[in-house]
Order: sequence, then C-alpha cells, then structure tokens
Amino acid sequence: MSINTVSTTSFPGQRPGTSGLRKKVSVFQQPHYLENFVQSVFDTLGDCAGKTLVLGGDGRFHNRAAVQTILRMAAAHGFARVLVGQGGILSTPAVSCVIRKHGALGGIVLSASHNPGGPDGDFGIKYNISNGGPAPESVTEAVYQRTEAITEYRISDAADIDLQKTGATRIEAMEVEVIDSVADYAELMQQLFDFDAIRKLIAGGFRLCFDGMHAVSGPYAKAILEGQLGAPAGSVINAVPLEDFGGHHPDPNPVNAAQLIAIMAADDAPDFGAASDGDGDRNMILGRKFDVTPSDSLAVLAAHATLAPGYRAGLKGIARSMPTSQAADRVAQALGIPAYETPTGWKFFGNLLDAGKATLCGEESYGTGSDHIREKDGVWAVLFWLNLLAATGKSVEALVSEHWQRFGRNYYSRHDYEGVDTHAANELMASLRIKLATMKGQDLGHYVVDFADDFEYTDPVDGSVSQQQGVRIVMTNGSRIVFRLSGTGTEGATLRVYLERYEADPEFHHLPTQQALYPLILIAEQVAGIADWTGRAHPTVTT
Ligand code: VG1
Ligand code: CO
Repeated sequence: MSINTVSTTSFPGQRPGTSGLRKKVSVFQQPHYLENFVQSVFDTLGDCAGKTLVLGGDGRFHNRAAVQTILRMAAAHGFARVLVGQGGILSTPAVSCVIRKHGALGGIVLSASHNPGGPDGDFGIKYNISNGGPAPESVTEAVYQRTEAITEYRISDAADIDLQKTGATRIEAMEVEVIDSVADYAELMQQLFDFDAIRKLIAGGFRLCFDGMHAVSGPYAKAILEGQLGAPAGSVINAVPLEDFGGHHPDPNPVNAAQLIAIMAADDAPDFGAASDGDGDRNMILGRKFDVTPSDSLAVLAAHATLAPGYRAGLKGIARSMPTSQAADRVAQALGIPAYETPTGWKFFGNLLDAGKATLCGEESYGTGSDHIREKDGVWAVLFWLNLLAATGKSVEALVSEHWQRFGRNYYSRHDYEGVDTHAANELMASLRIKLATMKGQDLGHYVVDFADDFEYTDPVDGSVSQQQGVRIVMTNGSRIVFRLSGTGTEGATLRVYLERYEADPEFHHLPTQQALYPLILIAEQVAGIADWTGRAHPTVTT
C-alpha cells in the first residue's frame, strides 16, 4: 500500500446547492471529478489526524464506487478512523446520528435525495459537520473556492474493502469500521418514542403501510416497524434499496408515491400510510383517504409533542423554512414559545438547534425533524405520528381536523415548473424583483398586498446574512405567494411557487385545496407572467 499524489485540474461549477453537490452520474464518473471535490472538503477541514469520519449513502448507482474512492482518500488525508455503513448504506438521518453518537469530526453523505438514480440519473455528495448537520454556507463556500484552485489530490492505492461484512479493517494507518446501518439509529428512536404504546396499538389491529420507494429507508423501516414494533411482514413495501429506485422518482409526494396513495384510497385502506425519499430524510404522512400536508404535519406534531417521551419537557421553539406554511407559528404562539423563519434547506436550522432555541423544525417539502439529530428525519416523523395516534386513540384525519378547528387551517400548495429554461427562469425572478418596491398596498382583487420583498435572513446565532432567499408577496390577511428557484436540480431550472391562504372559519375547512387557493394561483400568474416566461400553462408537479 502506498499513497500517491495525483495532478488534476479544476472542474467548473462544483458549488454545493441547497443540499450538497448534485450532478448527473456521468458527470461524477469523469476521472478526478469526485476526487477533486473530496480533496477540497478535506483541504478545508485541515489536519484530520486522530479524527473520525462517517461515510455512507442512499445506495444509488455509483454509491459503492464512490465509497471506496473516499475511503482511500480519507486514509491518504490522515483520518484515524472511518465509520462506514454496511454495503455503503446510511440514510441521511443515520449519518447525522452516527456523527453525534461517536463524536466524529464530520461525515460524508452520498445522495441526490429525491432525484432519480441509475446510470442516467443523479448522484450527489454532501459534507456534514461535527454537530451532525449539513455544513453551513461559510464551509460550503470555502469548499467551492478550493475546488476552483485545486491542482492535486492524494489517494492510497489500497484494494477495495469488503463493505458487506461488519467489523474493522485498515487502509494504510486508518481504521475502517463497517457498521450496521440501522443499529445506532434504531437505538435513538427507542429513546424518543413510546415503543410499548405503539406495539400495543399495532397488536390491537391498527394497520400501517410504509413505502420505502426502493430507497434507503426500507431497511430502517423494516427493522423498526416490522422487527421491533410488530407490524406484520409486508407492512413495509418497496423495502429493498435499488440502485435505480426501481426506475421511480424516490420522492414521497402524492404524485410520485402513487402506489401508496392508491393503497390509502382503497375501501380497505390501512389506518396509516407513510413514505420516505431517496436518502430517508423526508416523510409523507397519510391517513385513510386523507393526506397530511407537511406544513400541517409540523404544526400537529408541535401541538402534541409532549405526548412523546423524548419531548415530554416541552419545546423550546419551532423553526420552519420561509416558504413553509405559517400553521406552526400559530402553535408556537399558543405555546408561548418562539417561532423562527429560515431560508430553505436544513443547514439553516443547525445553529438554532445547537443554541437550544428550537426543538422542532420543518419544511413544506416533506421535511420534519428535531434536535435529536441535525438533519430532517423520515422514519422519526413516522414514529412520532404513530406515538401520537397510540397516545390519543384518534385517527390521522381526526387529529388534523381538530387541529384546524383549534388553530384555523392554512391551505397550502406548491406548484413546481420543472426543467424550464434557466435564462427564462432567471429573467422571471429578476422581473419580479423589480416590481417588489411598488407592490405594497396594491389591490389584487381578493387581496391587498401588505408587503413584498426578497427574503433575507440574519442568523440569530452567528449573525451571518443570506440574501435573495425567495420573493414573497404577503397579503394583508396573511395569505402569501412565494417564488424561488430550486437549488437541487441538475437539468435546467425549476421554479417553485408556494401558495398559502389562512382560513379561520371551520365551515370552510374542507374545500379542495386547489379550489381554495384559486384566487392566489391567478394572482401568481398575473404578477409573475409564468406562462409567458416558461411557456408552461400549468405546473409539472403540484403538491
Ligand atoms: C428542496 C426543498 C428543500 C429541501 C431540499 C433538500 O430544495 O425545497 O426544502 O431542504 O430540497 O431536501 P430546492 O432548493 O430544490 O427547493 V433533500 O430531501 O433533496 O436533501
Ligand atoms: Co432527502
């Protein structure tokens, strides 16, 4: 075994987006592409002698090859130890959990999350810091600067290690320990939730269906829901991670999880349905013939959090990303705790959680989590819901409807225009920004504009400022339209339009969502000229 220094030249565009660097697999397969990025991360970290790194991914195509390369590079960089998931598999929340539990310096997650996989699909890489969370912008920016200047990387010429067998081995002086992908994570879940109560609920005939979407959460859900909580075999469907996710989009929304939606819409539907995404950090919650919007899910969990043992002491605060509905703010107000509004992306929650300012966090994009780790967490959200259902004896629909009665309903929808021309999308946003200054007080038919701006966030802990985080038009009655461009796509641009209307009157709590939001949908089109700029009369995905 020896360590070699390899000359390289920089690749343009290795700037991490909302959640790491995501590109087509073919881009990552170019010689030196992955190596350049990894060396840039290591260079940014500096001396790693005596330090531990955690490594794993969602099992998508190229995962194993990338794991072997990164192990050889970590050895060359002088890490003392790497903890790698068996088969190269670790969900994003499991990486976060393992980093924290074992006091690692950080971790590398190989995933493009909900983006499709396979040789023609996407691949991704993300660095998480010692608190278990995604690196903040100061770090991702330093990594990017390094990728622009890189001229060489260092790598051991050691042979591939056997990722299937748990246990320790060595590359150069570095110890590599292949760990059970689920064990540490499952142990943490047992500390947070009332497993006995959930077990009783299930033993009493309560039926559930969890869709692993052939992505990483399958093994976690099988071990916990079927193995530890006694759900009958087959309660977890599409449980085996596949390199191409079975050809599907591992994105847990009603459009992509059509099989689960059909199961939950049947007359003999289970009591509870859920799905997670490629890397296991998202969750979709369903009742029998009933969908829970992610924003409502956060609000319901917050309102009942003390029913779960891990949250019995109460919440310190609730944080949500700006485009997420304001439903959780109403709960925070009722509980007398602070509510925080951050830019999109989990990395913005890290400081709030570390500083003890927030306990629960959520995003409208099927992301929910807490201070138990520093990532959003799909299986955690499922267990939280099961804990609430067991503790209250109520159905999913009853819990949500009662929540609306108490707090009012925030009708909410996101319209995505995927794969639009990047130039046109940028122009659309630029022209919206120009209009902002004159929108205040404007009468838009049913609505009057209270204020319009481009969301800017000052982190209350470290004072860092993030600008241009989404154009928002907020009406005098609290209804909102938000526009932003996705930072996770790999083809063209994706315009996201977020629509929210607050309705206090229970008599109007059961309208079809798109109908309830129709006046706002028309205003969004009128203000932004979406059809003109994108050539699209309708969104590609509505959630
Ligand atoms: C999307 C979501 C955002 C989420 C991010 C990463 O980002 O909108 O809420 O944090 O994906 O989630 P964007 O920039 O495309 O809107 V995941 O599960 O892909 O790591
Ligand atoms: Co994800």
